[in-house]
Amino acid sequence: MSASRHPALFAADPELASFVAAEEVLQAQTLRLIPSENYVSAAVLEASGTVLQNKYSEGYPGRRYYEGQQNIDRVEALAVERAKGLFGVDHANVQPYSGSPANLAVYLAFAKPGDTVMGMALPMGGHLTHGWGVSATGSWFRGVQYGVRADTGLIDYDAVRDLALAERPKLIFCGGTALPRTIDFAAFAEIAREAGSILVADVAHIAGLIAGGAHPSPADHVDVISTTTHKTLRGPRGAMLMCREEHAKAIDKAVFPGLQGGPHNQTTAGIAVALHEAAQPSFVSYAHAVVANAKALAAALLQKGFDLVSDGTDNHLILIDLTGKDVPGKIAAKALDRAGIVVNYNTVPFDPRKPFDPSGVRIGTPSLTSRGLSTEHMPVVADWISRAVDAAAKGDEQALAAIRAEVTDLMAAFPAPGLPLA
Ligand code: DSN
Repeated sequence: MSASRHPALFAADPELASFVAAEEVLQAQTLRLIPSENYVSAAVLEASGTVLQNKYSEGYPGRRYYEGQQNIDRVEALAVERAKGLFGVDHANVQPYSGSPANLAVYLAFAKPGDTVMGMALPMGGHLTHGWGVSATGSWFRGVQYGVRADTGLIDYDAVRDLALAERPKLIFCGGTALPRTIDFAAFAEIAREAGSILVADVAHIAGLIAGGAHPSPADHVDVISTTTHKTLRGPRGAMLMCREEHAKAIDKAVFPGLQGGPHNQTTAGIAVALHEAAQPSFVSYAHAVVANAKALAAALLQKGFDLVSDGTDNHLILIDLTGKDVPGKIAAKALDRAGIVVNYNTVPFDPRKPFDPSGVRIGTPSLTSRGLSTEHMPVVADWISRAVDAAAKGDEQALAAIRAEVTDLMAAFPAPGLPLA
């Protein structure tokens, strides 16, 4: 298959090409439940692998340090306009290489080393770059962290407010990587206003849901929106920063020349295509289907006796707490992988175990929804997960192999976008 899809690559470097071909088969045959992953369309894939790769373009459209930007300027301007239209913002910068550099640019724009910054603690569902200690953002800045309530698994907005007023951080981040519930951007905005802080919504996980109207938008509430482009938004691996006009200069200056060199123009083109796709009515249906599938999967898992952080989900993501199952997250994740179900092990709030060997498994529905699976399939998925976790506890490899055969069989009926093979 892949030899005909990538003839030049197979001719020039068959070894590398064979790895790509194997990955295509893996992505087609497995049930991919990592909530930060997805399948880009064939159009996004093509746009991301073009001769735009060959061009250096430091600067911004109309203000570059290299000549020959006639086409590159149009590509970037189109991506910017589409981002502004889709998210309802004054300004968009589509150049950040990915989410971590995007967030670092926000620090550069608004804070000085040593300043206090506030974000959700990583083990509670936040992100490394929200001031967590092992990240540069937690060692160059003074990170203070909020979490969720032990009894509900939900953000305690009163506690967030108390911390913000006590610390008066330069930046407050809301959003994260393991948050199954709706983020109340208006509540965060009120807190940031009282504390005199710049509010940053890191919507990397839910950008596609926001674009499709399946999660409230932060656009009217926050100073800066940071997002990757490759999760629910279904674009290539990249990022965007969006803001009101008053912050546009600071953001642009921080991305280039503050932090980065030449933008990855081939990625910018892929982002432009993804934004165009996300503006279509079919994407509204997709975003709502992602949430409907996640809710159905959460309900089916609860019926199977799983504990879920916050008892369910409002979005694309489910955090399974395996504490009561006697199978830690890592062992469960590896067993699920052998069963053809790809997840990641994850800390759960107040996890007694270490981050590299935690109690939870994080799953989500963006990828399976892109393949056309619907709520009727979610009890089957929950059953596979339940059987695989039981098999992991018993070391029953035969049971895992049987599940894998069932998974491969079902996935063959739902071709993945961008991958022609079944
Ligand atoms: N690595 C991303 C995730 O999986 O959520 C966050 O950066």
